[in-house]
Amino acid sequence: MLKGLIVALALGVLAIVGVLPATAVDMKPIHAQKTKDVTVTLQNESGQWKEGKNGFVLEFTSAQEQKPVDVGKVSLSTSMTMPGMAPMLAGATLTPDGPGRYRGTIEFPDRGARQVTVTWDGPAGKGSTKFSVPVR
Ligand SMILES: [Cu+2]
Repeated sequence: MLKGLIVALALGVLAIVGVLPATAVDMKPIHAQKTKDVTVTLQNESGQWKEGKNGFVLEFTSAQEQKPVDVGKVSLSTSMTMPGMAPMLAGATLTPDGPGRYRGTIEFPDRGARQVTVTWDGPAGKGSTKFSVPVR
Protein backbone atom coordinates (compact mmCIF):
# COMPACT_ATOMS: atom_id res chain seq x y z
CA MET A 1 0.00 0.00 0.00
CA LEU A 2 2.66 2.50 1.09
CA LYS A 3 5.01 1.25 -1.59
CA GLY A 4 2.27 1.72 -4.18
CA LEU A 5 1.68 5.26 -2.98
CA ILE A 6 5.39 6.08 -3.22
CA VAL A 7 5.56 4.70 -6.76
CA ALA A 8 2.45 6.69 -7.70
CA LEU A 9 3.95 9.88 -6.24
CA ALA A 10 7.27 9.27 -7.99
CA LEU A 11 5.51 8.74 -11.33
CA GLY A 12 3.44 11.89 -10.69
CA VAL A 13 6.63 13.91 -10.15
CA LEU A 14 8.20 12.45 -13.30
CA ALA A 15 5.08 13.33 -15.28
CA ILE A 16 5.07 16.90 -13.92
CA VAL A 17 8.76 17.40 -14.64
CA GLY A 18 8.10 16.09 -18.12
CA VAL A 19 10.43 13.13 -18.00
CA LEU A 20 7.60 10.95 -19.26
CA PRO A 21 6.59 12.40 -22.62
CA ALA A 22 2.85 12.63 -23.14
CA THR A 23 3.28 10.89 -26.49
CA ALA A 24 4.47 7.72 -24.77
CA VAL A 25 1.03 7.47 -23.21
CA ASP A 26 -1.28 8.43 -26.11
CA MET A 27 0.66 7.09 -29.06
CA LYS A 28 1.19 3.55 -30.28
CA PRO A 29 3.89 2.67 -32.77
CA ILE A 30 2.80 1.75 -36.28
CA HIS A 31 6.36 1.14 -37.44
CA ALA A 32 9.90 1.96 -36.31
CA GLN A 33 12.59 1.97 -38.97
CA LYS A 34 16.26 2.07 -38.09
CA THR A 35 18.74 3.56 -40.50
CA LYS A 36 22.46 4.09 -39.98
CA ASP A 37 22.09 7.46 -38.21
CA VAL A 38 18.41 7.96 -37.51
CA THR A 39 15.46 5.96 -36.23
CA VAL A 40 12.17 6.95 -37.85
CA THR A 41 9.07 6.17 -35.79
CA LEU A 42 5.58 6.34 -37.24
CA GLN A 43 2.82 6.34 -34.64
CA ASN A 44 -0.76 7.28 -33.91
CA GLU A 45 -3.45 6.66 -31.33
CA SER A 46 -4.58 3.26 -32.63
CA GLY A 47 -1.17 1.98 -33.76
CA GLN A 48 -2.42 1.33 -37.28
CA TRP A 49 -3.45 3.00 -40.50
CA LYS A 50 -6.97 2.41 -41.76
CA GLU A 51 -8.95 3.08 -44.91
CA GLY A 52 -9.91 6.77 -45.16
CA LYS A 53 -8.26 9.69 -43.46
CA ASN A 54 -5.50 9.10 -40.89
CA GLY A 55 -3.64 11.35 -38.49
CA PHE A 56 -0.16 10.34 -37.32
CA VAL A 57 3.09 11.53 -35.78
CA LEU A 58 6.49 10.96 -37.34
CA GLU A 59 9.52 11.14 -35.05
CA PHE A 60 13.23 11.18 -35.83
CA THR A 61 15.70 10.20 -33.13
CA SER A 62 19.43 9.60 -33.30
CA ALA A 63 20.16 5.89 -33.66
CA GLN A 64 22.84 6.13 -30.96
CA GLU A 65 21.43 8.29 -28.16
CA GLN A 66 17.75 8.11 -29.12
CA LYS A 67 17.39 11.88 -28.77
CA PRO A 68 15.33 13.97 -31.20
CA VAL A 69 17.28 15.11 -34.24
CA ASP A 70 16.58 18.09 -36.44
CA VAL A 71 16.04 16.58 -39.88
CA GLY A 72 14.69 19.76 -41.47
CA LYS A 73 12.59 19.24 -44.55
CA VAL A 74 10.68 15.94 -44.43
CA SER A 75 8.37 14.13 -46.81
CA LEU A 76 6.34 10.93 -46.55
CA SER A 77 4.82 9.27 -49.60
CA THR A 78 3.15 5.92 -50.12
CA SER A 79 2.63 3.59 -53.03
CA MET A 80 0.49 0.50 -53.50
CA THR A 81 1.04 -1.87 -56.38
CA MET A 82 -2.18 -3.30 -57.77
CA PRO A 83 -2.42 -5.92 -60.51
CA GLY A 84 -3.26 -4.51 -63.93
CA MET A 85 -3.30 -0.89 -62.74
CA ALA A 86 -0.88 1.95 -62.22
CA PRO A 87 0.37 2.09 -58.60
CA MET A 88 -1.89 4.00 -56.22
CA LEU A 89 0.04 6.90 -54.75
CA ALA A 90 -0.74 8.95 -51.64
CA GLY A 91 1.36 11.62 -50.01
CA ALA A 92 1.15 13.00 -46.49
CA THR A 93 0.81 16.59 -45.37
CA LEU A 94 3.38 17.18 -42.62
CA THR A 95 3.62 19.99 -40.07
CA PRO A 96 6.64 20.44 -37.75
CA ASP A 97 5.71 19.87 -34.10
CA GLY A 98 8.88 20.27 -32.04
CA PRO A 99 12.42 18.93 -32.52
CA GLY A 100 12.45 15.89 -34.77
CA ARG A 101 8.68 15.63 -34.62
CA TYR A 102 6.07 16.10 -37.34
CA ARG A 103 2.30 15.80 -37.36
CA GLY A 104 0.83 14.36 -40.51
CA THR A 105 -2.37 13.43 -42.27
CA ILE A 106 -2.83 10.99 -45.12
CA GLU A 107 -5.82 9.47 -46.88
CA PHE A 108 -6.15 5.97 -48.32
CA PRO A 109 -8.99 4.97 -50.66
CA ASP A 110 -8.60 1.25 -49.91
CA ARG A 111 -6.95 -1.33 -47.69
CA GLY A 112 -3.73 -3.19 -48.37
CA ALA A 113 0.02 -2.93 -47.91
CA ARG A 114 1.67 0.41 -48.64
CA GLN A 115 5.29 0.93 -49.52
CA VAL A 116 6.21 4.01 -47.49
CA THR A 117 9.09 6.34 -48.41
CA VAL A 118 10.32 8.91 -45.91
CA THR A 119 12.94 11.49 -46.89
CA TRP A 120 14.65 14.20 -44.84
CA ASP A 121 17.14 16.97 -45.48
CA GLY A 122 18.39 19.18 -42.66
CA PRO A 123 21.13 19.92 -40.11
CA ALA A 124 21.34 16.25 -39.10
CA GLY A 125 22.01 15.30 -42.71
CA LYS A 126 20.13 14.00 -45.68
CA GLY A 127 18.55 10.59 -45.96
CA SER A 128 15.66 8.40 -46.94
CA THR A 129 14.20 5.08 -45.96
CA LYS A 130 11.50 2.71 -47.19
CA PHE A 131 9.28 0.30 -45.28
CA SER A 132 5.93 -1.40 -45.61
CA VAL A 133 2.81 -0.55 -43.59
CA PRO A 134 -0.56 -2.33 -43.86
CA VAL A 135 -3.73 -0.27 -44.23
CA ARG A 136 -6.42 -2.23 -42.40
CU1 LIG B 1 -5.04 0.17 -53.87
